[in-house]
Amino acid sequence: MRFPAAPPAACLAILGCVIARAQPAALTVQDAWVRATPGVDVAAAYLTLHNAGTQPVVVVGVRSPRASQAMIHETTVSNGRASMRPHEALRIAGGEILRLAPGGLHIMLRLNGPLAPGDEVPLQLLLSGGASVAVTARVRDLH
Ligand SMILES: [Cu+2]
Repeated sequence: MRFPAAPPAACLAILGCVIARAQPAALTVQDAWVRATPGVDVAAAYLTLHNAGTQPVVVVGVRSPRASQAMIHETTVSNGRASMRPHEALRIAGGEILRLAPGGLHIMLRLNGPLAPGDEVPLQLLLSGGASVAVTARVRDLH
């Protein structure tokens, strides 16, 4: 009798793949929006991250087809002046909710074209381990 099955090592590799792909679903993204200022070639994106799993999730970067560059930034205020700088990877513990909101953490987009209120901006959040989570942010009117 012959066994045409793949060797056990390949089975384990496939199983490992399935498990690795299942994990990112633990991270959900809500309330994604972009604040765009007419005539300005950078815009900030805000969203709420919820890690519904038990393992930490780390967002190491962001990509968007509407931006030539996307970075995680943090706004800080000192001596009454607001400034912002790149922020390291975002670590969201199991069960934790992390809000990126005006005055704090945001995703800085270097736009490759103008945005108008109502536009949809796809964002791809890159996670440590190679997975990613896609979300669509809507551009809000400033007024
Ligand atoms: Cu910024």
